[in-house]
Amino acid sequence: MEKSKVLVVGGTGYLGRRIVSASLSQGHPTYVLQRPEIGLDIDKLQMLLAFKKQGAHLVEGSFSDLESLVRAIKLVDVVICPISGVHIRSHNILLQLQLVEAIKRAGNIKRFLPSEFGFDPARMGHALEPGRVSFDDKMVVRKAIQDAKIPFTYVCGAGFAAYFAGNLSQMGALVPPKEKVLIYGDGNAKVSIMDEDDIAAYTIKTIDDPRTLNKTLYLRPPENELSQKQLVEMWENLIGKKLEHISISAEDFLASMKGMDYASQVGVGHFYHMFYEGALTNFETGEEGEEASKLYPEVKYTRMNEYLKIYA
Ligand code: GFR
Repeated sequence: MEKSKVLVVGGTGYLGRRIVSASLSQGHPTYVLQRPEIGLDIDKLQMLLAFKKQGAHLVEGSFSDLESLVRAIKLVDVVICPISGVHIRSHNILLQLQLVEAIKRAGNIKRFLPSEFGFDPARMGHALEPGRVSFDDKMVVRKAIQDAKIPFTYVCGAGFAAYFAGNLSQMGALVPPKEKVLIYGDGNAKVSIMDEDDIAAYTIKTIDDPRTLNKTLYLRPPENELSQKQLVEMWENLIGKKLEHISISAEDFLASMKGMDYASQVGVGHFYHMFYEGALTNFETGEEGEEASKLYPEVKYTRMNEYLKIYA
């Protein structure tokens, strides 16, 4: 069967650029939305031109002109929209709802992958304020997709390795601590963590797979289901040095939210659900979702002890 044509909306973003690369490397005719609003953002423009050199087609379109989106969508079979919600939350939901409307009008799309790529929002009804907005917004977009009868796949279930592995899950850091490491509770809650390049690879693997049509694809490869303790041990073995472990109770961790700015409170909530509650791993996939490494065993996903080496 010929490879479906893919449009990536958000193709110059943190995950989007990886999805564009994966789409090209897996042989899909790849289109990337080029928004005039990027203006003088030279990094984004340069990235778009680099994609063009690699064979991607740039398609102009703007969220302020719905018909331009409809025209772009009519060129392809599959639309993928990895635009971050955490940074531009309110903006994000409006953009995605407009994209749903444009896909509905175009009428030709075989699969839409909205901006998920984290917790499964359908399982986060209990989530703490204010971080719960990330999940409530995603559920609004899911309802719009399902009401419009747009075929979909939701890709979710893992934390990004750059945000949770390289820093040994320390908030406010992107590199590992040198002396002391904060351990959430007993550090034994299991978390699913995945290299972002693998998230992109699995995302493109699934777009033509009937097994994930109108389903959730969970990113929970068994060897990357780790506790923070296991992650820290990997690091200590790698550098041949033990760090001082300082445990913080759930109560103290949540109490630390007081006085924090909004974005930090959102982050604390997400960390709480990941590292105290184990919300990424405390349920069985299978009933309405499939697990990526089982469906696509040919993807050699990066293990975290390999991933950590570059930080040493
Ligand atoms: C695992 O799924 C998710 C993870 C999700 O569905 C939504 C958001 C997240 C991440 C965010 C990514 O932007 O949880 C927290 C946040 C990343 C973050 C990392 C926020 C504050 C920090 O101090 C931080 O330190 C590494």
